[in-house]
Amino acid sequence: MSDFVSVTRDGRIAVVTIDNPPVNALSFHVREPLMQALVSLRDEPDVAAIVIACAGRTFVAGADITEFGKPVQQPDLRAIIAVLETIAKPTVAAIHGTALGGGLELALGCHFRAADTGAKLGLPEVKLGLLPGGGGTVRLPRLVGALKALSMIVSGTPIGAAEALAAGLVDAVFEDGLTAQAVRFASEMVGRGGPFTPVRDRDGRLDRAELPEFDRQAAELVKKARGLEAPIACAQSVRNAITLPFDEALAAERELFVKLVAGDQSRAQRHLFFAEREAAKVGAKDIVRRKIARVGVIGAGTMGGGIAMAFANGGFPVTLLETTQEALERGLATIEKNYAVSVARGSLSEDAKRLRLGLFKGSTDYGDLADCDLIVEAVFEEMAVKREVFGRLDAVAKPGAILATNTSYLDVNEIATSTSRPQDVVGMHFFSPANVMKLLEIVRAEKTAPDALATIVELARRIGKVPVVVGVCHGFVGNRMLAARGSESEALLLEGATPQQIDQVFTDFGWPMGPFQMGDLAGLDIGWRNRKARGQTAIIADTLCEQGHFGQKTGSGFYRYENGSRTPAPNPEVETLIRDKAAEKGIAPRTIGAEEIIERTLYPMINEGAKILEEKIAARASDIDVVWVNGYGFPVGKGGPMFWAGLEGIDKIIGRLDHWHERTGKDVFKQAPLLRQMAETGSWEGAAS
Ligand code: T1G
Repeated sequence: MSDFVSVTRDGRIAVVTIDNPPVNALSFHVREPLMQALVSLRDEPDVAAIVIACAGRTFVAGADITEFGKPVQQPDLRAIIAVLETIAKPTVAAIHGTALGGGLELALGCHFRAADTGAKLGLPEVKLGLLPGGGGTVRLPRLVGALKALSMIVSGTPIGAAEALAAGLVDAVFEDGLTAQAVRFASEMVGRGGPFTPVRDRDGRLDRAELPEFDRQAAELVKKARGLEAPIACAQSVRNAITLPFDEALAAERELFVKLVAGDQSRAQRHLFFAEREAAKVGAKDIVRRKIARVGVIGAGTMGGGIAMAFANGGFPVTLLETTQEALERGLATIEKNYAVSVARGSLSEDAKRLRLGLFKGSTDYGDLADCDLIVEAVFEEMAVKREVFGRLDAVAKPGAILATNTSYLDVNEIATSTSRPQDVVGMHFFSPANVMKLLEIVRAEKTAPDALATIVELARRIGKVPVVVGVCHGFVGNRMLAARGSESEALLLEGATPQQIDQVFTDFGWPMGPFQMGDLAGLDIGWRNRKARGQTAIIADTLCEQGHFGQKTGSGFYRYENGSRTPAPNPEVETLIRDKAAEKGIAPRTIGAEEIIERTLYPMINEGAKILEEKIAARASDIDVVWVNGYGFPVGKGGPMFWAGLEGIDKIIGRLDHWHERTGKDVFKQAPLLRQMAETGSWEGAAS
């Protein structure tokens, strides 16, 4: 056949094996020989049944995403499935690893699906700003019902083999020897005799009476879409499966797919798919990573506790160190409470909770860190404290142990000088809550050894984090750009905008919340302490903090939070404070539009991103996008700040930065030379090279 598709025979059963590493994507060079194989086996009289299986670590993980946006080469997936459904003899998909997107759609083209116990099945296209384009929205509801299909397709979250069996998505689950079992299953079907009904003709699970409940659930799901088109298209297409004849629904799915695949949102989300994988490529492939078996965490406060949970969730035994027994018990109690909340929500089983808690060992003795391969410090954000801790760590940690600091601002090079082994020191900047937030900024200090860095990057993926390596500067990538984004927020308030207005511009843009609501959630005192440490001021926020208004945790900040609620209400005192401070500065309030708010907040942020690339604090513009989408809620449909800059138009951004620089004289608007180069070369990579 071809290098990518081979056919073997087991008696009268033909086994078609796809072999296209690393994830058996349905690239053109797979589709063509696959089509040929299916056509010839369909017409081969002594072939009684066909099994489709895959070599390597997974079944087909989807269409080849790298082919999107290019002219489609025939046969496409729909043509292959159309042929599959003309095959009268039983066809069985043998699923191991993942059957995702076009991979599951291919399997839905078969009469039967057999999976091994570890298999995961799903249609995650929505995460790429798409909907299933190979009939998944029309065939899946025919097997699992419209409501199950709706939640699977709008969430994009795969389900396990056991759940797939219970839902009617797969017909058999096997512990091991999958292909042989699938061949046996196919023989049994041959024995039982046809006719074998293609999924397209199975309408039994489609029930119009479900429509009211379907619409209610769909409305709930798309409410969270925040401007993303794909979730809405997914819900509409599954609904069509109930209300339209098969071929009409299939055609409607195609129309939606063609529209989305050409759109900016899907381009942005596909950019992020590859950007996350690029960001994790650090150091030579063959670099020997250090062995990490046990992890130590110093500090059981909010950050330390969350970091310890992140490692325990990844299956690592954790030694949690605190200065006093009382502080240790408080920290462990919070961890137990957090797990109990997950059990109560049904996102964690009681067994899993017990297993994870069993991985913790509490201590107040630095000596107990001597058997740790990695030690992460999460103590008070002050240089003297950090240096004292690393000095003690240097004395107890075993040779080759990696010493990591969770600082979010401080100079990791300086921290490293408090040890005799700066080559083993690295920054691991987790985001709060550390057991939930995906992003991990990994700070490469001047002397950090390449194997230590590569070890931490790989470890990050093992505990479900999205790693991005950054250099040492104040605030690294995320917080440094956050400062640039916030630098004009106060000026905008004094000149006439309100916190609500600015936050509305951000939520309209697609952010979960705006800077003032975010400040109130995180606690205004964090920024206040940092500004004081740097001799900087923010007249409104500082005044609020001096008055003890730190945001949600004090019931008042830029907004009011009545009776402990998390719902922000306008705070008239803040409006008065802003007016008074403006008057003191002789600033007359004026009407400020959304466009100006975007120009004075997001454009400086992109400008700062360009400076970060110039200084090689980030290796790629796409790394900056991964930081912002996974750590600061930048809308995925816009691809991250540097990708969005391309959509917004670099010339426009340069023009408006110049305008505001002339008008305010502020450095934050002084354009970075790389912006101009980006405008000339059309890409950040081109500009940086
Ligand atoms: N197409 C092209 N390349 C892919 C790919 C794909 N579908 N999936 C993975 N890769 C590359 C990836 O870039 C990386 O490359 C390498 O494979 C290993 O991936 C018509 C429209 C399967 C769970 O969304 O979720 O079908 O960096 O590092 O952590 O309806 O890959 O090594 O050069 O992620 O073990 C739908 C996407 C497509 C699934 C494995 N399918 N893939 O995770 O490895 S749209 C998806 C994944 C579609 C149809 C539609 C994961 C994985 P490199 P990796 P992993």
